[in-house]
Amino acid sequence: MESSNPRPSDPRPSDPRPSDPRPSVADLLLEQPPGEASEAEQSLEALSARTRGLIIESIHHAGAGHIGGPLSATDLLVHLYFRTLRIDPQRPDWPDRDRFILSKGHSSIALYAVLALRGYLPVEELRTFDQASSRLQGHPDMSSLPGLDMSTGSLGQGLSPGVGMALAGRLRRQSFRTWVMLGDGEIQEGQIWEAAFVAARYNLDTVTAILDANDLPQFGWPAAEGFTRDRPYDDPRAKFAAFGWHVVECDGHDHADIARTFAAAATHVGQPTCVIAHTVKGKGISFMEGDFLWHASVPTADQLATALEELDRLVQGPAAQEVMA
Ligand SMILES: Cc1ncc(C[n+]2csc(CCOP(=O)(O)OP(=O)(O)O)c2C)c(N)n1
Ligand SMILES: [Mg+2]
Repeated sequence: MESSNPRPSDPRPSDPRPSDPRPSVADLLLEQPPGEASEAEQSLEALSARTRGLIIESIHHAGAGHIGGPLSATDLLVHLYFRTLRIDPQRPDWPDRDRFILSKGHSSIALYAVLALRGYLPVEELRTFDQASSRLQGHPDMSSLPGLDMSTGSLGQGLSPGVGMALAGRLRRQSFRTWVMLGDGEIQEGQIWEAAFVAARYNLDTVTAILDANDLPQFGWPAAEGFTRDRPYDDPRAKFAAFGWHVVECDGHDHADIARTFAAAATHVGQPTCVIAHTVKGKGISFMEGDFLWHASVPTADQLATALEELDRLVQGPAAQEVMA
């Protein structure tokens, strides 16, 4: 498996070990040599299943929250935080860390779950999700949780600060990369394309946009009468290319394919890259997949039990068992 983490010439912080509640598995994944990754890949799949379990448990416990979008983004986020980003959970404000912005901020619970498994916060804290006093709000609040690089939630606004961070990094001669995750409904917002234009205009090859292309916004696509499953806009590949971006596509649930495209994005010179990740809304839970009603519904206790059983069946093997324990 290819990996862009770490880049050999980059300085690393002195003490990179997080106090993760499951440190042995995290360390195993981080130390696995690229290219010999069958067990690590299996572990990535297990981490994805574990993340999905934490997402649906948290939404059930909170009695509110988005669920379909977090589940479609899970494998991409797991891959970023366990394979790709140059980060140190012990030093979330490390100036040379890679930046990540969840522009589709309504999927915050997926990011919180991955940050917890990666050692940024206790896994138990996920039970506070969406409570008024919690650091884990329904949309990411960078003023309350260390490790968040941007507050988001109003769709369309995450790529612009990502471009600004990348420009600042260039001015300061820093080597970090900036990754921004967008929703496919979200890119109907005009500000996305203003930012896309600027990123290409300045040849910002340190910027990667990851499009969570689950082919569904909240209710389907707006139409003259109600909603439809037919997309109202052009192929996003052609559109990003027309704005001057390098575009690659992957199966957003296949860790080997994600590795390939993230590495292509990280090494492409002279243009920003858009990774169009083809995903399934509600991925991993049979009765949620592809159903817009699960955009933001809360599973009952019975539905939660069924979903957790399905996730348990997805993973096998000793490394996977350790993650799921
Ligand atoms: C500016 C703005 N308008 C509306 C919303 C409400 N909203 C939250 S999620 C969503 C649908 C987003 O669809 P998509 O980008 O495809 O996200 P995903 O499928 O990944 O959940 C909408 C309309 C919002 N958060 N911000
Ligand atoms: Mg969508």
